[in-house]
Amino acid sequence: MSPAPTQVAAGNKEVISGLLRRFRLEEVLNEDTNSKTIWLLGAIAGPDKLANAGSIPGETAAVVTLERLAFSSQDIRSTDPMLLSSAVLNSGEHNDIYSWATGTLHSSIFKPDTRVAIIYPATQKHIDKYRRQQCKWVSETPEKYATITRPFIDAQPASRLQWVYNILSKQVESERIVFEDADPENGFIILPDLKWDATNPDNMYLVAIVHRRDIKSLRDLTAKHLPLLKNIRDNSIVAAQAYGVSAEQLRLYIHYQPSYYHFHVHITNVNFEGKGMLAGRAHLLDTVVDNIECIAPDYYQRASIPFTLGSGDILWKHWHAQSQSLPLSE
Ligand code: M7G
Repeated sequence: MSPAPTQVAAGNKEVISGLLRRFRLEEVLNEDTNSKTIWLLGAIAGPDKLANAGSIPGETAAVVTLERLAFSSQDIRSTDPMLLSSAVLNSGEHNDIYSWATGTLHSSIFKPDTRVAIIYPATQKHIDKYRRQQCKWVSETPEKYATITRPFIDAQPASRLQWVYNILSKQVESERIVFEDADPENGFIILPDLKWDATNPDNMYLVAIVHRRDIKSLRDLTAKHLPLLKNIRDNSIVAAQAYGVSAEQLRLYIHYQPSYYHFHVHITNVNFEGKGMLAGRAHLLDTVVDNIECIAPDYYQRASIPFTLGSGDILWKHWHAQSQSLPLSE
């Protein structure tokens, strides 16, 4: 499987800088003051003219994520005794024993201070994913899964998983792999998620991607997958140790619905909090194993599973059309 032609190789600063220079902002899709993140929609002019999502000929849609990086207590302790005295303040208040100000800390430990992610070319599905939208609650019975969700999953273009196959075939990010079990049935690769810059263990975020391609989601899991699930659980502990994160600091979970229908497990520091672990999306790996092992081997084929979808999500449009008995208009 060859890499996507516009794939940005890990660490390829020149390619990323070039994309950022050519980025022309069209819309702020969303912002989150808690995670200090902003999502931008824009267009990037050629030379790549691969997708047709752009509004202007010769330009192609791109989604840029800018995230302020967290302070690292380790770095603060280990470097720069001048950190606070270097602060340049541009406003400040003082009241009795309370003082507060905004300003800039001129210290080498805050470089880099921003994480940039680019999706280019971005499809309409990517744009919808990052655009601020209303949440919709869905309760999926096995019957609804069979008639609405499964046909939607089966209709996903294989190209959406190109990044996964690139990782599994070691064409990209191979130097970032922290653990691999190459067994085709029970094996997987663990590497830092693109959401994490692989520096601060406090917000460690790894992802385990299985080698086998036949598990689309949580719904496909049965007793025959227990060795795989337990293998991921055991070796997540090994992988996290590489970042100084111990077993009792780990939160392992599976998204339903995921964005990508190739089975993977999220491995995060339990101190890290994000939208991805909200009820209605995250299913703890331990609970999944327990449900299959102790309750029923076909638990996930028989259970009703509630989840949330964004109102712009194409899957939500399928659900909505069904509930209204309307033809689907995309
Ligand atoms: P998900 O549950 O399918 O969807 O998880 P989500 O993105 O809505 O959480 C897929 C996970 O894979 C996410 O945590 C992504 O950040 C991560 N991911 C996505 N891509 C395209 C890449 C990639 O190219 N490299 C790495 N390392 N992680 C990725």
